[in-house]
Amino acid sequence: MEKLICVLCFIVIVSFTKDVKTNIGNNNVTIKSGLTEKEIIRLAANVAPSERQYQWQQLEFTAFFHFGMNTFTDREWGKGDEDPKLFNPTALDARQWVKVCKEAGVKQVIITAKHHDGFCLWPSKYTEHSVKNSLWKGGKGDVVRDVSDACREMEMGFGIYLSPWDRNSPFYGDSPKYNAYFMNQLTELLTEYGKVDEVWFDGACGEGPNGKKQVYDVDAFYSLIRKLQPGAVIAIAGPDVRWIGSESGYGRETEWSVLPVEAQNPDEIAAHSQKDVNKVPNLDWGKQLLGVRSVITAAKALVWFPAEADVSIRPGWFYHTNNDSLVKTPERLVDIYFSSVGKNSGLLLNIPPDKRGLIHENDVKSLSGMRSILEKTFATNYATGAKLSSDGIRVNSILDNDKLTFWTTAGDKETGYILISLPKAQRIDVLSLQENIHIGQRIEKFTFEYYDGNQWKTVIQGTTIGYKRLLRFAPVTSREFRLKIEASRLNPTLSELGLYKLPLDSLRINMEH
Ligand code: FUL
Repeated sequence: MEKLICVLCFIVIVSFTKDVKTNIGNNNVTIKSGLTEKEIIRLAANVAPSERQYQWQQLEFTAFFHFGMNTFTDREWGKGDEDPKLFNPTALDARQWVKVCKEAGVKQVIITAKHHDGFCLWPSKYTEHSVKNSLWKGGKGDVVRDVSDACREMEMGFGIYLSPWDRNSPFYGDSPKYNAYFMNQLTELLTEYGKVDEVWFDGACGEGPNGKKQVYDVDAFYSLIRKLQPGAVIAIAGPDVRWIGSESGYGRETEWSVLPVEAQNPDEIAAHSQKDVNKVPNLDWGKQLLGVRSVITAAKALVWFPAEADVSIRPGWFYHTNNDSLVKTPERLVDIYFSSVGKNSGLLLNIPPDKRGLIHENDVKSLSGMRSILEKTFATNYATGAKLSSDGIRVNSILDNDKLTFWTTAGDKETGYILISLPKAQRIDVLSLQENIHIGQRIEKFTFEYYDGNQWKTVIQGTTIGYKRLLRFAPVTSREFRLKIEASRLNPTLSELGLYKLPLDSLRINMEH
């Protein structure tokens, strides 16, 4: 009998310390009519990523290579009538591109296989407007192959950008014909280059009111991708990864990954995207509050649709010699990192190779400066070794570097606190928090405090956390800190917590404005 009790106790303790509950795959939930607001909020609290979205979320930092005909014509949007012979890099080395990214901490790269000018960086069978008719390598080169090979060699994720808008194809505007053409190109890219991890569909189209109107067969595009590359996420004009709404790299203070299903409508996405090469996307749209209670309680269905913040290291997306002195500084890139990765969003940083076919020295320098600052910042988590206590359960999991184990509250408590007692007083100015998105995104409001010897004082407050939240603040020195979760959609979860110190005081400044 005693033995049996021991075994039962052991089972209870084990299942309490490592909660295996997961909502992965529950990424599209219909809201039945008649549900109360509370019931809808509970549903939302259990929406979680699909397996492919979960893999994508963990990348945090990815890169774009905008390279193509525009690199040689000094344009941002080519017209589609450029002579393929103009494309002629003198020293193209895709291994250098991928190596530079890897050394900067990037986990996945995306190559513009075809931009709006329709020029293909691979020798597509379906058009003459490609590298096969260029002077580069006597028409025998394939940039997509070079990049995908380098990614495989350096264990880097590989993605493709294929512009739906095509100013060269004679089929564009003749919907069925162009859809077939586009799917043929997709098939080439998804079958001949090994594993593809991301397919990026741009919503931009500058045809104007009297231009060609192409009706995309998006369902057919998506099924083809799912069939040929089931692990690939489909981004922007796609259902897996959402465009944050601006091209600045700066995310929202409140960023939900659970949104009404309408957010995935490709026509809506296109409507908000760029219509003119000189006009930046509508920033107001990017600033809108998405996924807050009033929005989701009016929805018909809810989806997991996490944000991606895209931005270029230079003023343009393509390389221009006269931008060589305008490469963003390491400090600016770090600011962008804190304002994207640190605000529950992926960072997609564009690094455009130059006319030689190399990443320019100035860009390399900025990237390595950025990497060095981030490495110094996150080298020591001052919370390590702290004594933790809380009114919830499994508090020690927030320091175990395992995103699957997590602190939460008992019963159906939607608030809670965690006390952090450091072995000795520390000066800190960064707080890092992560929810367990295997369960979902729940936290709506939190306050971080320190004890000054007499009383608790507020360091900083926030709303959403999600996959990751990084907060910078004026330095505080203390041994005792407290995190209070003040509102959550259901039992809050916290999988990791970190306390850090920036290597330079100037890095605390938000440079967005
Ligand atoms: C925009 C495009 O028009 C730009 O040229 C660039 O490719 C950017 C990432 O997306 O919508």
